[in-house]
Amino acid sequence: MNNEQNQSNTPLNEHSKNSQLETFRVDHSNNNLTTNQAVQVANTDDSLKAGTRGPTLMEDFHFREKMMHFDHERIPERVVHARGSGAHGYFQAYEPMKEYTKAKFLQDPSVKTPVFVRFSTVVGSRGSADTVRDVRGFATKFFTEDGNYDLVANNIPVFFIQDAMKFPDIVHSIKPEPDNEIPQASAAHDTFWDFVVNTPEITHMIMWLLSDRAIPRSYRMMQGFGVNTFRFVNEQGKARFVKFHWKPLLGVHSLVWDEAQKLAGKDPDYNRRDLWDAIEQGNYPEYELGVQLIEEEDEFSFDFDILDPTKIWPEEQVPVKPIGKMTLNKNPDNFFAETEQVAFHPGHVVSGIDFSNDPLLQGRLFSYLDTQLIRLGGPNFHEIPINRPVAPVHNNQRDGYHRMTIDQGKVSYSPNSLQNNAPQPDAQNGYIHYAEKVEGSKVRQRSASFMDHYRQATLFWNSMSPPEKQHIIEAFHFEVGKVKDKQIKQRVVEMFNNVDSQLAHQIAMGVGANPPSKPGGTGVTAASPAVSQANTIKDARTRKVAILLENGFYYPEVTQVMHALNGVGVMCDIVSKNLGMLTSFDGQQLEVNKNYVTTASIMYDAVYVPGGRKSVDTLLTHGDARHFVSEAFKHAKAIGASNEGVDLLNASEIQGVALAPPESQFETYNELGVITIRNAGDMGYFGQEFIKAIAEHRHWGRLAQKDMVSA
Ligand code: HDE
Repeated sequence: MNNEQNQSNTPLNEHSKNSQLETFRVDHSNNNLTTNQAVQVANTDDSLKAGTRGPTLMEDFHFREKMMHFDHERIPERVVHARGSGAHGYFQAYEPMKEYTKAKFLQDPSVKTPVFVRFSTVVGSRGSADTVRDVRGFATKFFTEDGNYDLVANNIPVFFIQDAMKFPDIVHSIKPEPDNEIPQASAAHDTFWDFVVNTPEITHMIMWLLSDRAIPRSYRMMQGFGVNTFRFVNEQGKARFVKFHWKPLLGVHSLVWDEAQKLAGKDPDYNRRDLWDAIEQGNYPEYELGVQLIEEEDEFSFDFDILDPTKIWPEEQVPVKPIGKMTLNKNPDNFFAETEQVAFHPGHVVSGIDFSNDPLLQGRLFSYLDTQLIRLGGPNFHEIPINRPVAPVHNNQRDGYHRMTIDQGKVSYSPNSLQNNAPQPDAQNGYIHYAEKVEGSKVRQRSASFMDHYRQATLFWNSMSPPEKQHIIEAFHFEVGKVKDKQIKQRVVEMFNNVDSQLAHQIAMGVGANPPSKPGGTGVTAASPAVSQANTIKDARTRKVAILLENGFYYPEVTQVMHALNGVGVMCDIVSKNLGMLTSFDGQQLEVNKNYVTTASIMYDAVYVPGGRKSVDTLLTHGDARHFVSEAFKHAKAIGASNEGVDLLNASEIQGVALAPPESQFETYNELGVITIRNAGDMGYFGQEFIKAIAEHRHWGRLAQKDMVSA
């Protein structure tokens, strides 16, 4: 318990939170076993019995305590966002933001503010798969010198509903159906689509949910959006509307649906593992924080309501100003203590950050505090180590379940004279709510300015590249294809006809519904290039390549390419039929990292098949090796092959791509992300081209060819 720690005079720094947590950490590795009362234990395998075959005795305090604690290990999972992964790190502002906000952690570029981030899926339970189609949560707790600030964001910038009142309804509809609790972590069922067709405001969100955004390649490669409109307030009391954005430095990238579904079986921890491994390897995820700002006087200057959480502020209209960078550089020590017990709340704000009247945000301000009471068992959850501010806490709140602070003295009220009225409010430095003028009649009504539900959905559709559009159509076919009620399917077609007629026709075709009954569309022809992933950063760093190898490979060739890949931060695994050592053509050895049963092409961003007659001849006899290459091709991944390695590509289902023929000399063939070379001594140019192809993430030019692959 460390108010003392909190009060230390060390200025806030990157390590402030870690030092606080250090006082709670316990290392059990070199100690004898004790009970919770610190009594040493002599035997923990056998209960105390009356005779070796007799009943267990009540006085076995060790048994009772051990079993009692185990019986109560579980706490309720979060009602939404149950499955998550956390990481520690720090945030650094780029420049003083004084003009816009007095928030202290946004002023001094030399200060590293500690943060804890939790990424999550929304719908599935705690043990569900990572790669399901879903929104991802991206919640950040900043431990600032002015107290905790939580930016509780999602990876999609809009929301399903406009008013918090409907949150229990949307969540009930998307969760597994209540009679049989099917399906897990999926929107592809009748109750959800029933809710959709009866809720026009959901249209824009569905476009995002069915896009590639909902199956991120990595938590390190997705954006975060505050969604709701907040306010920045500066020292002079001037306020501006603000929306928050996280932008990953590695760009925004996604899986493909077939891959995501297979991963849910082969590695349900895919995103969690990726984050953990990256941090362990020193590949620290980095995100730039940006803000969109709108002057108070421009509140009504847009053709959408800036308080409507089903709308974006198109970046082309309101640019995102980068204001700082977050780096995640430490994995938690204990999942439960940190990732499970962390409690976020959009109402945890610091001076300089305030709310707007966004009706979704207003409701969130109740829900997050309330939910912690049941989840964490009482009002003292702020004392759990991960939730403790590093700034000092002083108030007259007392007692409650699991109170840990030992509050000294007699005074727990205000005003008081026994303690000179301490702890005292400070009118100068205390949080002052922005004095927005409000007046109105009490009504249960939605503003007329919230009633345009389709125009931004069309804007999003217009902004998609052809492969992104194709993925959305296929997602409709999957999600609505699983709906049993025919009337709901037809209503989906009519509903999305309001967005775009072509889209509605395509949906109808795939789900066995009739084409829309009337002409469709909103007439919006504009696009917002910023929302398309086609325009994102391309970077090979931290990507994973599988190298398919058997005995008899060319050692210099493999090592030269590996060296080039490692040189730009690409990670390599040698994949073979069996684990153990492989011997090259000239007697050199390399260790196999994974075999076909412990991995698959879906775990990699790219595949490379090096030469070596014997190695490739063996690969050609392995269906798993041919499938590996075919599947990577189907998923539009970069594929490289050198010398005899090209023969494996020829034997796989790679379609319609010119590969280096046996007689070609040194020339690197590069078609649709398939890079091949024959009779090569120097692998330099090949390596460069392969790295470029990996950085590209996926090669959508293959759209037609890849669909021919049966993988
Ligand atoms: Fe949440 N949300 N939410 N949400 N939300 C929760 O709080 C809620 C919304 C978001 O990693 C819950 O502690 C309501 C938008 C994230 O611990 C709960 C409404 C956005 C997380 C809750 C929304 C979010 C939550 C469940 C509509 C993006 C996980 C557990 C009015 C800006 C935080 C908990 C973590 C979690 C309520 C809408 C993001 C029940 C009522 C919009 C990232 O309080």
